[in-house]
Amino acid sequence: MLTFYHAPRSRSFSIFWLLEELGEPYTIELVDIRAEAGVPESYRAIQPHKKVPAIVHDGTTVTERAAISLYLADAFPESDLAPALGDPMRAAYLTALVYTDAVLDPIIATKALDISYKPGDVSFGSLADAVANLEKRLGAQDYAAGDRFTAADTQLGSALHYGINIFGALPRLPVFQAYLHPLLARPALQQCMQKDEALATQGSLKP
Ligand SMILES: N[C@@H](CCC(=O)N[C@@H](CS)C(=O)NCC(=O)O)C(=O)O
Repeated sequence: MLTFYHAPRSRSFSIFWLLEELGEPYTIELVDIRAEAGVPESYRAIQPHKKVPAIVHDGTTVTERAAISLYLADAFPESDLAPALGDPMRAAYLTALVYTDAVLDPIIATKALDISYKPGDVSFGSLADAVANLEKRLGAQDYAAGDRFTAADTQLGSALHYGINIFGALPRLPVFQAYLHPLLARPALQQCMQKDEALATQGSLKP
């Protein structure tokens, strides 16, 4: 049994998208991260910072999007969303997946919130370095980890989409647009966007 703790229009979208790509059955538990009274204290037992996403799979709790992505893609190998141990793509896959949360996410957040900092003082460095790195990597390959879609793309694709199209924190470079175009056309992502909007506006997936 797989339970997904989610809030619409939030960072847990990337895991929602991954779950739709996997096609495995799961149930959604909505967490109202915008509630005036705050997220109930009881949720801390699932996610220690009371943030979304989190998953509970057959009694095992996993938090943090990079870890959840790695866990789910490995737990369902038939989905072919994780290069296996020994696969030459594995290193690039791990790198892209962790880079998205550890480097790109705080860079987008600090830019969107207009927070200034010295790149040498923080672990994630500068916006210019991240843009240059991603421009180079995505100029040389179609997907985050190489020539095929993996769970690194649900993370990187979500971050780039949000960073460019929602927050305007990243430049609309042709190489980013070329990367996002086929991702945005994927049926699982389209489905997920529709479901997320239904959850945001109706609070449920019922028609
Ligand atoms: N490091 C976490 C961050 C998740 C995160 O920032 N979640 C936000 C949603 S955008 C949240 O739950 N915020 C609610 C709050 O902090 O009260 C991850 O990658 O899973």
